[in-house]
Amino acid sequence: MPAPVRIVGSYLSPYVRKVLVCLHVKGIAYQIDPIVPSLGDDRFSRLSPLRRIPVLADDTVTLCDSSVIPRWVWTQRDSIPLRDGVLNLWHASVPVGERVLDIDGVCTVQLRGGLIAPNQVFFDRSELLAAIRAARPSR
Ligand SMILES: N[C@@H](CCC(=O)N[C@@H](CS)C(=O)NCC(=O)O)C(=O)O
Repeated sequence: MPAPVRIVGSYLSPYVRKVLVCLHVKGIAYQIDPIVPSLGDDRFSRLSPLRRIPVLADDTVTLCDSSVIPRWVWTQRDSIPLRDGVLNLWHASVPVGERVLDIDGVCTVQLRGGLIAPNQVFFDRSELLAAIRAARPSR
């Protein structure tokens, strides 16, 4: 059974609750990492640069914003251990408008004291940006 994803946030937040409902419907186990954004330290800023909750974090990715978290479906393809973390090769199905893009990428996850420190995601964003532009209603 896969490890539960970590949801940084609080049940008090409607944005967090929206994500929890989606995880529940999809049968994805989660663990709440409770935080009050105004009391979060630098680790919280690294996870969530705008210092907002929720944040979803697992071994493959860190995602901010409740409108993004439920829509990307990530699959881990391979995992290569590093000295202080792991290099993950992932695949994602990303809905954009009427299309669903298939994207492959990598991310590095570094661990310090059992916590995710930097988590960097790398992928070719050109197809994603083009699809977002094409799906955007013309103004
Ligand atoms: N667009 C964000 C909004 C999230 C948001 O505003 N969360 C509130 C909690 S309900 C927050 O983190 N507030 C912290 C602050 O404003 O300092 C999302 O959908 O996730």
